Amino acid sequence: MNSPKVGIIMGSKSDLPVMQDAADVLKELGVAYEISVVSAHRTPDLMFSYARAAADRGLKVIIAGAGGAAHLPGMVASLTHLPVIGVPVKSSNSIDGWDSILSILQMPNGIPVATVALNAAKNAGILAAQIISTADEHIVENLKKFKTDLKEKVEASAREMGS
Ligand code: RP5
Repeated sequence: MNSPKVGIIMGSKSDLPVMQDAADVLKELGVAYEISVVSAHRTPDLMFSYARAAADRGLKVIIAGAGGAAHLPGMVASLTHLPVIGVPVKSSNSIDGWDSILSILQMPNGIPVATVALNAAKNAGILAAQIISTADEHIVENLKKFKTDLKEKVEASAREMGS
């Protein structure tokens, strides 16, 4: 079993239906990952130790999803040199998800979080695989096939429409 290269974390188990998309696409692309709940507000000590230990454990990228006052991606980014991809999750009591988006996107200079669209955990997974692929030819091939499949699906739809 390959050791995980991508750590997927989320603020609550209630984020899992969204964050599972990142895990699914990483599996499809052949990237080993781990997935767990780490809350910035409810388990701050765990967040600190997870972020501090991530690189030494062999992780190369962290995907962090959270909703509402979504401090998890930014705080994790402040604690590690690894790239952090943030997924704003539209939580049930949110103001259409703008709270999640802005609290992940609007990072101060020096502490970037690569923020994807609302609930776009699949894109976070693809981006993580692309980062990993810069040092892994096997993942490059999987990504090329993934893109070819996307193109062929669009071409098939166009044929169905008679164009
Ligand atoms: C955030 O609060 C979580 O990331 C989640 O999106 C939101 C709601 O959490 P629960 O109350 O469902 O645990 O911290």
